[in-house]
Amino acid sequence: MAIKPLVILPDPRLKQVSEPVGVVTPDIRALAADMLDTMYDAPGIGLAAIQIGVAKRVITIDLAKQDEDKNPIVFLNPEITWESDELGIYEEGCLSIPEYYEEVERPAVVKVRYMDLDGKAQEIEASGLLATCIQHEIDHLDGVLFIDHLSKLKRDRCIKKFAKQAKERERGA
Ligand code: GNR
Ligand code: NI
Repeated sequence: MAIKPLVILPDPRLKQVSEPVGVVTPDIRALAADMLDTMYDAPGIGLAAIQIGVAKRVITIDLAKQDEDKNPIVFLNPEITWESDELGIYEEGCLSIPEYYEEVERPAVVKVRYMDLDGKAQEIEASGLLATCIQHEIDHLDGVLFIDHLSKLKRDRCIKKFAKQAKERERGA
């Protein structure tokens, strides 16, 4: 188990489409453990494998507050099987776009089918913050970021700011 460095915008890996997981191997279990370590350390409520540079369809989520018991969920090959017409708005952030927050509108309720770490098929209905977080993470598996849901003006401004920061880090390094 280890905390891994986060992939930050505008790293092109964030645009990659991740590959489905076949069987649950020890490598996949180790990946999920590293993702949880990295997510708790950040701290964040969700993480997609590509955010630590691994293009596999694995996401981790834990919505428990800091004073509550941990409640980690690992989703392999998650797929939305139903979404509500009703929409919900949340202010979203992303560990790959540090300290940038904007409101995003998405389906308020979704049903998600996935495989758990025992290789067993599961289906859950999610609403509220969990629905938003699952959709945000599944987007990552398809190379989509929450800024892709904003106006082109806001998105372009955000990318420009992070490109400049990356350049400055490069210069400093
Ligand atoms: O930690 C996170 N918080 C968050 C808040 C609102 C909507 C989505 C998220 S996910 C984010 C962690 C992250 O970047 N996951 O990909
Ligand atoms: Ni994110």
